[in-house]
Amino acid sequence: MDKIQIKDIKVNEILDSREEKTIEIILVNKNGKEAKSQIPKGKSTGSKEAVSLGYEKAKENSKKILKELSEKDFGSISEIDNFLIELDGTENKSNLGGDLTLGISISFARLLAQEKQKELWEVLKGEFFKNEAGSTPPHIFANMINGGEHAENNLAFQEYIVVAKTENGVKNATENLINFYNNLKETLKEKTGLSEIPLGDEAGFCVSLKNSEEPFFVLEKLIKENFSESDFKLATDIAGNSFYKDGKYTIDKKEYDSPSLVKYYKSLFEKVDLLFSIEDPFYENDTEAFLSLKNSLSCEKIIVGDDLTTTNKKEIEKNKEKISGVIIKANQIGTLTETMEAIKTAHKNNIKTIISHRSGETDDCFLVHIAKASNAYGVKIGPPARERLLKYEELEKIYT
Ligand code: 2PG
Ligand code: MG
Repeated sequence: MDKIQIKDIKVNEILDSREEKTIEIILVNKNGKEAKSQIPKGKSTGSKEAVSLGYEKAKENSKKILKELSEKDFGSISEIDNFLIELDGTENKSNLGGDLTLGISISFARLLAQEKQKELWEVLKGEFFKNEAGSTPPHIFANMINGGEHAENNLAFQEYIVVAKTENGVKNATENLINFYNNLKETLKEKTGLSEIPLGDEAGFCVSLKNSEEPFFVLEKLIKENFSESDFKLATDIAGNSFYKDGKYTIDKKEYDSPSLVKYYKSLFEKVDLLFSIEDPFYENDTEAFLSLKNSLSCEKIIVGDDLTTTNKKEIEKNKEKISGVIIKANQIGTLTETMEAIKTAHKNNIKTIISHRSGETDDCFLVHIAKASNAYGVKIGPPARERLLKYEELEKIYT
């Protein structure tokens, strides 16, 4: 196969779904062919995430590296990524910016896909997951009620998630979720007396309820009464960093230390029997609490790392005893190659992977291709509404 030579890097400033600035990267090869990527942005971030430097810096840095980049040619994604990693030379991409490096990485993968007349997922699978069999559609994690830093309400926990099983196909799961979303809207209108229910950052509903546990009961009741338990389960992203301070967690105006929070979650799992997965239940450095929760729950329950692990293979390896699932967000690490290494590290350790969007999303659906290429356990893409719908459409497209 011919190698690809980069002739130009174009950087554009665009707005994400929160109307905040982010970047778009267009790579041009020596034949004038172009490929584009858009970079999402998180709000509840882990401290070890790759740094986003924004448009001005991305533009400046792209000019600085263009000469060196265009003097080489690259035959694979890892070749260009390793080149970028070396040029950057930091642990968290603070020299070049993880937004720029990821943009180049994804756009390059798309150039390669064009060249080979393949889909992005096929190119990713071909390079990183050649020997992994199977391509079952992932479970869909749809955040139905938004709290924490993603919503202006009284809910401490960030995400109250309905998980759709996809055994009967992506289309069927999506239809079920749309149905659920519309039903939930009516339920919440009745419950709150509001005529319109505002939306949070991820297009889930943003309401204040009795306390931070109440949304679980609302979701569970709706599933049990109007839907089938064989279609849906429940999950949550607690985003424990966001209500932790000086050794204490504050939920509904009550303070908890780590052992008492472990008990709180244990009883939550007992009360909400459809709840099976809990992400970032604690502050990212409270790692003993992760272990203690994992040991106190049955092994069907999934403890998921996100801010804990930041799509970093070293962090996943370090915390492998404490989790049974892991969130994968390419912009936490800054290149596709490192993202795939994180996934491989998880799979090697029997940790389920959930490929995730960010709260500030763009139209780019690369995450869905990562999921298919790596045969991921789940995708976390919000509810099928507003800007999040694009990911559903892409999912349906590549799984049929
Ligand atoms: C998370 C994400 C996505 P953010 O915490 O898992 O749901 O939120 O993008 O704000 O980090
Ligand atoms: Mg999270």
